[in-house]
Amino acid sequence: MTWPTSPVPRLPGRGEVVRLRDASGEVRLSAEGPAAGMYVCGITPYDSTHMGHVATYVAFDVLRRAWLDAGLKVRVTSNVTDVDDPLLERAHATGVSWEHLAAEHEARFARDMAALSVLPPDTYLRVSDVVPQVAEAVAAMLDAGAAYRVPTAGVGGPDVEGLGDVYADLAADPAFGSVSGLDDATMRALFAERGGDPDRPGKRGPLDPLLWRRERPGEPAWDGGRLGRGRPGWHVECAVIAAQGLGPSFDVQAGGSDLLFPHHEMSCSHTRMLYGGRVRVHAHAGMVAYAGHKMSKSLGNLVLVGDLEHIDPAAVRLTVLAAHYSSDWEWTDARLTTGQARLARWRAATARTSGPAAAPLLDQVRAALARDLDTPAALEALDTWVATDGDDHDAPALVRALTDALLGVRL
Ligand code: 5CA
Ligand code: ZN
Repeated sequence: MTWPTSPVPRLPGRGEVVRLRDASGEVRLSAEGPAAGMYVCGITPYDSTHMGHVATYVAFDVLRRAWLDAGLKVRVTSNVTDVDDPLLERAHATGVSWEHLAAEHEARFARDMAALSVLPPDTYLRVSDVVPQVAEAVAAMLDAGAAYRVPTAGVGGPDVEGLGDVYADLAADPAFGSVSGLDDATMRALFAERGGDPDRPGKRGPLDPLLWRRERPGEPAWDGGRLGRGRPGWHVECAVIAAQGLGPSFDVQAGGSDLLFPHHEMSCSHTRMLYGGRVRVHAHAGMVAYAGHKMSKSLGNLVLVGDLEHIDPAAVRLTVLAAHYSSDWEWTDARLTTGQARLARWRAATARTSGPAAAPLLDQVRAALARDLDTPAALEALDTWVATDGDDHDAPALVRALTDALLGVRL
């Protein structure tokens, strides 16, 4: 289910632990060691991998590489959201089974990530593989008074006495809202826009998120024990998978900025209510646009990994790493051309028999990454090294090892 990888070269000395920008705006140490754990929200597999996904997964792959270089024992967990509304809608609209659609795109994503040298997660779970665990977690939230049932009669669900859809009671979590720090009106607007149902009759609070959806005609459903047959809600699924791979508390929750609210706010609340767990840093990658809008499966303005098959994936990585991960930016052909030219220059320079001493460069690249993953500065430092002559015969090999280990760019 994951993908193959090549070993990451070890570099002389040791990197610093990255300081990373939290959603609050504060820059924090990303881990305290000796271990470091990160949950990276995975794809909803109903369409092909595009450059927005690539930018987000490459950004957190660089964090992982910097952690390894700092000597931390790294654990990364990801999910595959193979049970969710957009995927089921796409399957229905195109007349294929949801299982088939999900399996096809999960496999393609794995191929794309392998080609792009993104290191595979240590724990990688599909929602469809953890439904009993999610149902148990939801039942525990009901028992703890952190969730409640909403009748499904009249909204297409079966009318069974005592059962219903289950929602989290956000009023039971005094820390709700602390991840994003957004005001109520903004939360409400984003919730409605990003898969929430503020107007569902019977909910206690408009922002209360779905934890368990009772089976509906034509939708997949699993045995939910005390919850009756149904399927998990989106946010609780990530909370349960993160805890399975990393335990109740972990260092970094990672994803694109479109996940800050409601997804990360909600899954963080569930983590707190279920396990008393906490996350050190909520890190978000900026949105990659194309043709003036956020690149998205729903708009269809996509540049796909598959469209760039004839291009060296190392050039794609360099194109993405030329922008700071937290900024929004637009994918253009000119950026890709710049990335390709940079790769060619770096390859030519490291094919020389000697160059300037590389130890100072390694220090510069490590320092740049430690400053909230400043990859543009790291690339500039390398540009300077490749443009300079020198007589250190060990330097080209060290530079090849450092671009491989820290940037995932094989020269
Ligand atoms: N399955 C959920 C997360 S649990 C999901 O959001 N899937 S996704 O396929 O829609 O997105 C996968 C990752 O790519 C998420 O971290 C998302 O924030 C990120 N992403 C999606 N579009 C873009 C974009 N245009 N630019 C940058 N990152 C993006
Ligand atoms: Zn997620």
